[in-house]
Amino acid sequence: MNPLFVTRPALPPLGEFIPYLEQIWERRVLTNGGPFHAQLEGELCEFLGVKHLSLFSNGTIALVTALQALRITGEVITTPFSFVATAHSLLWNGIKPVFVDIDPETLNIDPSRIEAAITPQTTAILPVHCYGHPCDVDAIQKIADTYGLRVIYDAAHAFGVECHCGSVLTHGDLSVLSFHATKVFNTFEGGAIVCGDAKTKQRIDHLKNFGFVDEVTVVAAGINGKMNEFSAALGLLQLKGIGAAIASRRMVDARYREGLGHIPGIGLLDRSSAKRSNYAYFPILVGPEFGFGRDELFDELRARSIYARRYFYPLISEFPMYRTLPSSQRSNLPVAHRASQQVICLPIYPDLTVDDVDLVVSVIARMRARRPQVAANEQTLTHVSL
Ligand code: T4K
Repeated sequence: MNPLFVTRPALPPLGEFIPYLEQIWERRVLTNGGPFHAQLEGELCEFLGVKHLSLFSNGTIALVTALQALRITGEVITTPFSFVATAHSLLWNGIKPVFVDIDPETLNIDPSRIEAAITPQTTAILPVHCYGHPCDVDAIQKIADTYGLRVIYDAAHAFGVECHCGSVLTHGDLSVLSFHATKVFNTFEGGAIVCGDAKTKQRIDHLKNFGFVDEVTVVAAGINGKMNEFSAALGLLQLKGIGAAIASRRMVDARYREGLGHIPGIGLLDRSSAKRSNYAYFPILVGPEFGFGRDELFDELRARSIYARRYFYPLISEFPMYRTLPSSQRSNLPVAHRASQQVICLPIYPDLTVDDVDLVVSVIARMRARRPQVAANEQTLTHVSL
């Protein structure tokens, strides 16, 4: 049986890429803001419904640069339930992360817990649209406005996602995208910062090119974060297929929901906060009613060559460089700890077949049917302890 991975990058037919490569070979412009780079920035702005966008070599460098662009210092409030790059971008800027617990429904930062974490050193909030599910952008903005904080969204998962008022990427001061191979829209490696005004884009563009303004003027200690022409060309081609790719993901998502929705102990995340989803991930939460633990299900799937992933376990706050922070204490993050113990992201990608989805569902359903029978009083205790 072929192994199933959590994702498999979508790629255009190779033949369609050759003419782009021919142009690169002919022009010999390989990077540093070439024509494909400019074209992709324009086309992405139009597709995503945003005003300005700066392409990057990856999402992590884009996050690091976004914080630099707004001169963020001191403490930044963020979520522990994310990929480690979210908090690493703070450490790379000498900023102290302050972790706040997540909402049990969305698994995004819980706005009702942000205010209590604000100190005189707080300068910004760095929320994540986890799995592409929009954060409560209005509540977060209200807090930011009240306390004079900046908001940078880690929107690595949120390509093409819309909330109640259009693109989710237009919220906050900046939004950061990832175009990594594992993302809904990939350029092999890549990323972008979305912003609302030309002046900020100019500063970001200087910062991603060592701080150069012209041949002899360097205005900041910038970094090399530029996207090359090869990735930009691929992005132009990927954009042509993105509608079909998201539609295929939607069908996979629907099939999983149909198959898993009624299995006791398998929790599915509600997508209703998105007006338009991108179906980037398919997380399930394995609760006590399932009868086996999350890791037992994870191992069972692996034994059948289904390589699901436990995004996001461990929590960022448990890694050595974060675990001594006061905000990393388990008692501060009970919902995030529970989610990270229960979550499994199942395979989802455009060419995952109906048979593959049904296979994953049947492994889960059959395992549930084999659950050990526990005495009623023990079962009640398990419920209470979680
Ligand atoms: N913020 C958030 C919230 C993020 O999730 C991420 C990245 C970032 C920021 C940073 O953005 P980038 O700097 O990466 O642009 C993966 C990705 O490497 C990472 O981009 C992503 N988040 C994270 C959630 O997942 P791993 O270590 O789980 O990837 P890996 O290599 O184990 O790949 C997972 C599966 O995908 C493999 O089992 C097989 C398949 N795969 C992977 C690659 C790379 C392929 O089929 N082909 C491939 O080329 O981190």
